[in-house]
Amino acid sequence: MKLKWGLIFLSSLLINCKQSTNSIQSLNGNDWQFTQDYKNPNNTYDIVNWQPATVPGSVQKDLLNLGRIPDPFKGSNEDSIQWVSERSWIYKKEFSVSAEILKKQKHILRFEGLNTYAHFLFNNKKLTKTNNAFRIWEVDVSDLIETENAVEITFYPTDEYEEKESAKLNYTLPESPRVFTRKPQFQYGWDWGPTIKTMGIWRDVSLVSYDQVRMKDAFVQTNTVSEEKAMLTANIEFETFDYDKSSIEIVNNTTNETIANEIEIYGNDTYKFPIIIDHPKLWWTHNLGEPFLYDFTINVKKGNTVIQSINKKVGIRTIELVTEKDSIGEGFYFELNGKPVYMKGANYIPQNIFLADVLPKERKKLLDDVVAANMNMLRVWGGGVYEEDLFYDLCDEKGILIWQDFMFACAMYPGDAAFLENVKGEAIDTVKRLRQHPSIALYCGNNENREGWHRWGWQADKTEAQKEEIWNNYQAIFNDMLPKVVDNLSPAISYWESSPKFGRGDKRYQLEGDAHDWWVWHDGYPFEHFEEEVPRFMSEFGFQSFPSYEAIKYFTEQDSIDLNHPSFTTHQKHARGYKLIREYMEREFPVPTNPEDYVYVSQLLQAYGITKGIFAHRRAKPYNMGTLYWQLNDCWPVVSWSSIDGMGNWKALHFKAREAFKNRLIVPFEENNILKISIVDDAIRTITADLLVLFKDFNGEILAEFNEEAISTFNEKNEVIFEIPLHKLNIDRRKSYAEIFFGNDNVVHYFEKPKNLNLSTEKLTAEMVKKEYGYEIRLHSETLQKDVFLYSEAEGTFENNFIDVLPNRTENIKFKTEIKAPLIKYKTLNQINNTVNNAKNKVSVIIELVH
Ligand code: BMA
Repeated sequence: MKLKWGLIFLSSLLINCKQSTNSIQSLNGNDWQFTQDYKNPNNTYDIVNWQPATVPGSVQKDLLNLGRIPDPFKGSNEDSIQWVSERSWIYKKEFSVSAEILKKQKHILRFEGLNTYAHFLFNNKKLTKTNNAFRIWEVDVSDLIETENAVEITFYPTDEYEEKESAKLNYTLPESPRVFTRKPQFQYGWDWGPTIKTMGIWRDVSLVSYDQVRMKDAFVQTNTVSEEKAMLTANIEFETFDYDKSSIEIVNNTTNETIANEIEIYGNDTYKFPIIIDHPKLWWTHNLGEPFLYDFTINVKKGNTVIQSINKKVGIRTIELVTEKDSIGEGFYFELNGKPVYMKGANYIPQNIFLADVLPKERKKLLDDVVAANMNMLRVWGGGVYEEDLFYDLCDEKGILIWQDFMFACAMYPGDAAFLENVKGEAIDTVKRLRQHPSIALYCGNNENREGWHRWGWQADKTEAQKEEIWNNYQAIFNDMLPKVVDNLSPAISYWESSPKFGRGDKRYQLEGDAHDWWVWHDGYPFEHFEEEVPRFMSEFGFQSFPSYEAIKYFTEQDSIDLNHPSFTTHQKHARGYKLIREYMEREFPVPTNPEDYVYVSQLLQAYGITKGIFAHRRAKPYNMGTLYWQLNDCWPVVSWSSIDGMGNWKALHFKAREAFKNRLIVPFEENNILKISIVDDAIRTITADLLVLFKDFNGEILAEFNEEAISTFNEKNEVIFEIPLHKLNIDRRKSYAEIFFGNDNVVHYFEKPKNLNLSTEKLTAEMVKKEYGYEIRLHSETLQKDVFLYSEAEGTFENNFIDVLPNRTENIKFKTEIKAPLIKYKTLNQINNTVNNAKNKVSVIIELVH
């Protein structure tokens, strides 16, 4: 039934009679206390007295705040804090409740995240044990609550539990023992992250009190969408301890429409209410339209009093993973609102290993950086965490789609009944929490478990019976339980068993499903490999670089860049990492001996390789329908595959990915000495413009010019729209480039690897001018200046960076800062190419301030 209330609703508010409303009392804060578990005879005591603690947080962070452990992100301190997770710890808080709350009949202590093995006491009564950091724990304390209360939680080390569990098996599970504990797997150490097994209360704690009924969950589900109508259902889960009669009101604040119903509830009940929206506005990714959200309020009422209210942002969209067989194999693409959408983005890992430390503004900044780089999809990778609500809210608002892994990575997991039950609880909590978000595009069972089992030698030491048991356990979780949970709770969202579908040793890698290309990097293949074996959807490929000077200075605790500093051993977690960077650098770039320059070139190298991949993948559309590089961000300052470092700074890759991910991309490429050009457009539009191809030398002299009038895209098949055999042109590959213009877009193509370019020694003219936002940097040169890198110790951001200044062009770059007359320097690849044999000369020039 659809009712319009308007005035009647307003006037009814005025004659409100007094009813008790449901309450949520936050128990977060810095008035918690912690100590080492003095009751445990196995503990060695370092911290004996109660000390102040912050919730949400972690033991490690509280010890750091007390000055009892050093900053594990600096030097090699990581090693010296391992004792913390080997001990048990107690957290306590005393709190009072008001007379009004105490009067209520039901009181529930709610923990949104306890990491991991914990026992807790409420008013000195032992209540429950927890064993999963990803679950929400609720405990009924109605019989125990008083005016003054005490809650006490003891956290135990994971090792003891893991030892006990592994002793039950007559084989060792691959990557044991972390597989027995449901906590973020990367905290056991990863090839980009430290080993810090954080412990403690890592998400919100609250006391939920009510009298008759509470709304436990609300999910406004989209059933069907057409231009005329969207048919939705509000699924509302109520809890009452006996029987209740209330009224429910669903207000669509966007359309000013309200639905009201009387309901009778016995125990736990889920009610369904149909909602119709006429001429719905759809939710789109930011690169294709507006991520429109309807705003709903759901009220439970007693008489005229709203006793509980939930706000829901609802995006109306359909999203489906389409995996149809075709003449080549099996496609893999997402259809958003019935349209195939090309996915561009990266893999996301937790923003900080201290999970509760990420500030809302840091989350917002990272997701703004995602939109700024023209990405429309992130993969929340399975070795991290199911992220905070705010993360998904922001993705909804900003129009970013999420490929959501379940939290299983690079291992084989147990399959006993208790483990399965625990994982089921986790999956239910997670899907219920995330299902309202229009940003959720896919649930994926795990990261690389399937590939690992088939390709990484994990089966070698196992008997047939053991192999069978391990594989059956895998099937039970990833092909039975998880897809069933998704299907029950969020049936419109697709489920995918494992990423990738096939490992790179399997011929089907290129023909079916999603793929991870680690031939480049792990197997040392040249970057050109990205062009040779393009899969249907690339869900991982990556290359490392050094982080910003700021990050390096942070962990080395030095004012200058010293790559021999011992902390570089702990801040590179990939055994062959430095060797691989060097090998690839030798292939593609000049290799500077000066450390500052080496860091700079390492970033250019990463950007060069990864954008080569992006161009190759996008050019293969619609055969390939997505490219997500490894990895967006870091969880601490480190040398890694990220495009944004642990301090939030963009590396060269993030700037260059921004260009390579634009909706419309001009793609020049060479085949058999023929330069070919195609234009890819992800937006569905037809544009008619001239194509202009200029061949120039590094002084800007035009060597050849082609103008094809009025070429139009949308070019669904990415056909080549222009080609020219290069032998027909008299160009020196080391000294010239092609600049291609189409409409407002342009791109530059070089004919040689950066190390072979004959870049001029001529100086770049660089000046800065004061502006209201900070400074404008003006760059000008009569000859090509490649990869101009601006940097400063002054706090601020460069709007653009690592750019090529083409001959006789001026580039103006904004430096947003509040610092007066900051010292800004630049480096160019020209300087490096020309000084590499005399590399003691560090190349950097200070930019002069002019007025
Ligand atoms: C992929 C990821 C991560 C890893 C990365 C780099 O396999 O799934 O496990 O960090 O490669 O090695």
